[in-house]
Amino acid sequence: MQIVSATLHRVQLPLVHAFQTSSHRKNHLEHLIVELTDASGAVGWGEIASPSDPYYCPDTAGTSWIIAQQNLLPALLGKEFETPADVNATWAKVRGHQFAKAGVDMAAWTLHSTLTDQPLTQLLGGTRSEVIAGVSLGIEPTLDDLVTQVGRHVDNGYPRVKLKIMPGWDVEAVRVVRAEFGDLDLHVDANGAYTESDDHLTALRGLDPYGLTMIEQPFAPNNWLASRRLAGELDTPICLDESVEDLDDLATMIDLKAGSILNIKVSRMGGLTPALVAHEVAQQYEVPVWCGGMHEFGIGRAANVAISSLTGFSLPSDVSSWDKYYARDIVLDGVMADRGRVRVPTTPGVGFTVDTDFLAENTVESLTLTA
Ligand code: OSB
Ligand code: MG
Repeated sequence: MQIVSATLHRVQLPLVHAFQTSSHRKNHLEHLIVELTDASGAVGWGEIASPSDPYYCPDTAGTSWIIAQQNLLPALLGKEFETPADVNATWAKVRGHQFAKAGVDMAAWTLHSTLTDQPLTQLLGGTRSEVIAGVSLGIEPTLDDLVTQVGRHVDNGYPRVKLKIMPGWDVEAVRVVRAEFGDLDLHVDANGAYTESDDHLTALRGLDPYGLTMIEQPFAPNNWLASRRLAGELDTPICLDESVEDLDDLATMIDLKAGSILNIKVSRMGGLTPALVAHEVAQQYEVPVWCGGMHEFGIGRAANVAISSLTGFSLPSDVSSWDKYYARDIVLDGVMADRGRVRVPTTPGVGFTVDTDFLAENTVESLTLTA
């Protein structure tokens, strides 16, 4: 591929149902869409799914914009690349900014897929034709609202439900959902909201009897030691999300036994290229993985489905139907789960047609760089 131009589109879409985690509440999302154009005229699309505020991770849509504009895209223009891994190599010296890297990396992969006429799943080494989807449910105003939400998604056939928790919304929420939905595959995600204070530890221990598939990210991202202590004490497996931004973090997780399940989030790890290596390492150490989401629009969601088609993704991924989040997606006929199963696209490129009109209508700012 020879990249002759790169465009960043800052796109806003309203959420159909407000989403609250331990750190923030969202009614709309703003992601950056990356469009890379090859000398042949072929286009690659990627999505930078950074949150608007630095509560999940340090990256935001604003910081990602600056890094993509100043440090990532200029290095690609006018150059010839054999593979997406070669594109990745251009930012070897850029520390952090995983979300910005991920969006550009994804655009390189979808461009490579189009140019070589091979589906993304095949290029990545995926073996499944469909993947199992789970849903991630936010903190609701009341427990009744939570039960209603769980019920809706269970009725839709999702085989796994993850509940966001925070201090004060944890054991009771899990108790109520367990009582209502029996042996549903249930897990919780704290987004790092707990410390080792007595009351927080009491709550985390209080979750142990409920047969959860995992407790995701109980402590702050760098609090490896607290995670190791809890993992050593509870029967419920600990899964890490925010803690693992790169392969060194994954090595730390495995060596310290700070977690026994890995959430591979393409955005958080800096793209499909490092996510593939993380998947390989996890397989080598027999660490089960699944693909987490960032409420991606259709382009990022397609990448999540493609990587979830690899064999090591043995647990349900956060790849629920686009209409759980948005009234309309930026791709046509985007990712849809049918009884909790999502078909893996076999069309080269994103695997879905980008709705460029709708994209333009919802773009609040754009920038094109040329060779
Ligand atoms: O921790 O997985 C998370 C959304 C925003 C920030 C962090 C997280 C999430 C999700 C969304 O859980 C999962 C999805 O995209 O369906
Ligand atoms: Mg998480």
